[in-house]
Amino acid sequence: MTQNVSAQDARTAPDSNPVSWQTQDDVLLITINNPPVNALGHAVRVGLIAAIDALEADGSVVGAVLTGGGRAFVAGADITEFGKPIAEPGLNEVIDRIEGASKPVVAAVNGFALGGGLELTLGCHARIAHPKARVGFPEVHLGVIPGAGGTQRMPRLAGVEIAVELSTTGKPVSAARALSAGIVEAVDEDCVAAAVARARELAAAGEWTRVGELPSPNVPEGYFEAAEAAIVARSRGQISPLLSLEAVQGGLTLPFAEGLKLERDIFMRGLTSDQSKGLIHAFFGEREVAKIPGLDPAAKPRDVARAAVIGAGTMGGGIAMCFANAGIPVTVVEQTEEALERGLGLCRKNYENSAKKGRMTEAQVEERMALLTGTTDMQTLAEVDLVIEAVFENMGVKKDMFTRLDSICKPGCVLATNTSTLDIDEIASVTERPQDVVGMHFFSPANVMRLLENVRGAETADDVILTAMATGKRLGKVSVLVGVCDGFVGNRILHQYLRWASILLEDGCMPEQIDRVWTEFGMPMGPFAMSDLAGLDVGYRIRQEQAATRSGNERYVEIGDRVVEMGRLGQKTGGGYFDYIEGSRKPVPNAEVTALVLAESARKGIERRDFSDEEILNALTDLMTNEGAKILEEGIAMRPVDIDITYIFGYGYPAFRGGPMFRADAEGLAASLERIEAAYARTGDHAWKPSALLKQLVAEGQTFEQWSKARAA
Ligand code: T1G
Repeated sequence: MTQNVSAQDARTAPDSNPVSWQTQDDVLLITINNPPVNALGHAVRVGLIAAIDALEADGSVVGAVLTGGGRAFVAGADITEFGKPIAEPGLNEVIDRIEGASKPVVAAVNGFALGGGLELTLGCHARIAHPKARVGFPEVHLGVIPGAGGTQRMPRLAGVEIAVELSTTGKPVSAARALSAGIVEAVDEDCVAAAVARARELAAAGEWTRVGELPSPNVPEGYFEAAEAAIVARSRGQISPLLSLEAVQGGLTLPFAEGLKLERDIFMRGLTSDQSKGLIHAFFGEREVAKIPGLDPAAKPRDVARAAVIGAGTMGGGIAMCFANAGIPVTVVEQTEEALERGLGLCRKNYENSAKKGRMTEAQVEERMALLTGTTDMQTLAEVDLVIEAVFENMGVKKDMFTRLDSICKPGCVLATNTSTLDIDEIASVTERPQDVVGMHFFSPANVMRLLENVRGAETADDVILTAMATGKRLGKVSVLVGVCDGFVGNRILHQYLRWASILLEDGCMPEQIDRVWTEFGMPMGPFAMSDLAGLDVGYRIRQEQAATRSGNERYVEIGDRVVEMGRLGQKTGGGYFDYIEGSRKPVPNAEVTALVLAESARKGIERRDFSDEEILNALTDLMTNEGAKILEEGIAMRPVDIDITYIFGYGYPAFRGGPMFRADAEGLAASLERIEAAYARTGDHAWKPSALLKQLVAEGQTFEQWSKARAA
């Protein structure tokens, strides 16, 4: 659909149009203005066609420059249009119009050009980027592939390797890398001016490159086989990276137009897959969890110009690095100079390792370390805006610390605890300012794991909640707000399926079978290998502490205790449930542990039986569903998506499954409830006591998603 526009109209676009154009002497400057990220929604596509019409119609202009308004060039197709009938013109038609234009069009890549945004630049006849621009094909993170020519044009322009790297990893690259890869031909602070000059140059030369007309590149022998093997090894069952590879490989031997058709077919296979639905849910979920309904609209986050971390152990050191990485000066407090030196030394070692891997420069290492100030003097905390306590996980120790912080810290300072299990309200009760106390539960290693579980106490003030959430965003974390209960959201659910995994050992399974089922499901590692990594002594000590209060009728498996008592503490001792060969993290079954499992069943008179993989998977995921439903019932999590995002970013739950609650909806709550009720009838175990909410939803034929939407309405 083209708009017939008069010469006058050609000069300026209609106001409502998110695409504007104006002439700069003899070049038309076309700007996409569709905040917040210039997504290529229908109005933008219509506007781009109109702009090219204007270019063609205006005899006084020799070429055009295409750029984006604000911080983005274009962040891609409009994901909110996915799954809906695409209104014409489609993106391919827009790009064909640009590529086929009778005058040169140069892309001035002023910010990120992602997905359809990068494809748009490939339709242009030259590309010039701002030094801060980043370009990439993140489509695989949505379960699809570049669907507007990216898998066909990129290989022709810059070669197969970069095309495969961008379209299968989804990771954007810097302007400098795009230049060295041949994606852009120049990097310039004033990329618009440089692009205007380039458009004039091409017009004067009277010829320019149409990427779609370039020949297919050669491919090194065995390249695709090696690429496929590498993708399979890292994508843990996600299919979209393989779909991208198939499109790039398939298009190389086809005429361009045929290649576009192939790409379209493969794109639709991705888009209609369950994995894509899970990934799109995770994309929007990551953004939704940042929105906290029900807070005082007048509340604002408090300023955090200076932070402090109490404790320079593994967690404290990692948390301090997060602040330094975000450019926020942070004071690290320890009891002794030795402990301080050890803690800060570990931070420096981590940074130097990153520098060795080329992830940062030596100068950046020094910059970060300069933001870390060590002290053993708590009085130095009198002026900080936020303190995060990361001391030993013991209520008495924490209460002592908060009593001291209450007397030292200035009014308005946010007092946060990194506890992973203890009652925030009890900790807050020793202060005169429980409204300033909040949980900020980081995951280990804190400088790597993206999840931050912020825990609101009974008296935590709204602006303190907002401060914790805003701080999480500044630290590059995905923050989820949860309520106070044992283990909050993540560990509470983890405890249930870890416990049942041990019960399955007694009933007939072996650690390697359960771990294989869990990794084939897409988890980074199985329950037993994960326990070995964390160290079995941690759980052993907690179980010993809980022994006195553990109820007699709760089924308790002692296999884990016996393994520890065999001196097998996990990876750190070369063996736990599994053996770990020197230098390898690969879990290998151990004959003594196998014998121990068989002996424990016999000792308890349990007749072992075979379990199918499906039975094991259902048991672990049904427990997540049931416990998740109880957490929603109790309001510990506000929405099912909060649980989904917690598991995807904190426990490596495969994003292509959308998260435990999203998957439960997709698999069908009725079948899950039936299995849960049967397990409860069979075992009487509290973990299987069906959630009232789950029963209600099944009775009403609702999903968690529908229930959550109805509540938010
Ligand atoms: N479509 C629709 N909405 C989008 C969007 C998009 N592509 N990208 C972002 N948003 C919304 C987002 O939901 C949020 O909304 C707001 O913009 C700010 O985003 C044919 C088919 C660009 C790096 O996968 O990675 O092109 O929550 O909070 O942290 O081949 O957004 O405020 O209501 O994330 O500064 C491929 C997705 C699409 C990029 C900016 N593109 N976006 O991050 O802001 S598929 C992508 C991002 C495609 C073609 C195919 C990030 C960002 P709200 P934000 P940010």
